[in-house]
Amino acid sequence: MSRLPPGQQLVAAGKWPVVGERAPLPPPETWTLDISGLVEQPRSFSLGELQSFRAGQYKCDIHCVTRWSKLDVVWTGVELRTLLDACRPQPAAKFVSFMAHSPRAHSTSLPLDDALQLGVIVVWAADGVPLALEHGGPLRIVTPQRYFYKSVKWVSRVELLENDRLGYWEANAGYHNHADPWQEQRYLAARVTKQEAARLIASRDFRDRDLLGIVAAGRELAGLRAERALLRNADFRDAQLQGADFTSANLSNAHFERASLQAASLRDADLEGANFEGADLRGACLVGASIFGATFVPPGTPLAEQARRGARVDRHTQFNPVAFEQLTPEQADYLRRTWPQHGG
Ligand SMILES: Nc1nc2c(c(=O)[nH]1)N[C@H]1C(S)=C(S)[C@@H](COP(=O)(O)O)O[C@H]1N2
Ligand SMILES: [Mo]
Repeated sequence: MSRLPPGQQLVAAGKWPVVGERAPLPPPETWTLDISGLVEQPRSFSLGELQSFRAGQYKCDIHCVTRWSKLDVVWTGVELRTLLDACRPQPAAKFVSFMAHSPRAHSTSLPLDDALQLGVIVVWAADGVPLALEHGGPLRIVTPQRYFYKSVKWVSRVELLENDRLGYWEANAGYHNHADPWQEQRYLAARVTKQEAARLIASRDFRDRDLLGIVAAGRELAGLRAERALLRNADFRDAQLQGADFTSANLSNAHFERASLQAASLRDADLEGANFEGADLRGACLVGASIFGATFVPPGTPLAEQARRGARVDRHTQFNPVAFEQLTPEQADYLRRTWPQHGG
């Protein structure tokens, strides 16, 4: 069986993208992990206590919802189960909420049974090195076999609950609450009804709207105004989008396969995990866009077929070439080879 869930691509060896928040709130003098809620014995563990508890090494893979994966990371930490045993969960406890000491009080949650069965770990090192601050140091959660948004950075509190409490992305961005990468559970269903979508498509004005998962495949949308729109997981396959303005839009995991995006603006857009296979990007602007995990040519396409199946770019297409660093090696090579501006 493939190690890579559907729709995922490997990051370059040694690379580990930073996703979401980049730093915690100012760390307190001594970091503690508090376990509370439906437990007989609430506890507060210091880092030292955690590290002396029953530290182990756990190998597991990272699968980010924005389509990059990193395999075989060796985490050093302690199993959540071990900590919970010390707190004695009450029978009414059915969910576990993980809370971060971070600017937006980030959180995520899992059914308690899943957390135990998946082997959730509380970790302080990866591949033998203490976790960098941007990756959740000094302490983060790692939830194996789920998209990485189920792994909170800078975890400071674990609370057992009777009813689920949706996490930050799950509540605010339509991320799927089950998050199984093998079933591609990235997002919930579209935020807009079919009728509403049809009306908006006719108006060609998506500005500032939350249209997660909107289906606009094959539509005639030249000149679309979509500045700052929330279009995660939107379906624009084969759409006519010449001159469309997606400045600062969130298009993470959006589908643009074979779309006409000539002279479109994707400036400062979030294009993480977006798919541009076979799209026409001549004259389009992607300056300032975040392109982690984006696809421009179908992964694994033989070189001889890439020109036919990949995105079309020309010397009027605008990229920050440094952003190619955010791509998998195969995708970066494709753009370096086909973009006439590169190096010149
Ligand atoms: N506190 C906090 N934890 C977080 C996030 C965040 O924004 N804040 N983002 C989540 C998402 S979507 C991912 S993919 C991973 C990214 O972890 P990394 O930056 O170490 O790769 O952290 C998860 N945990
Ligand atoms: Mo993510």
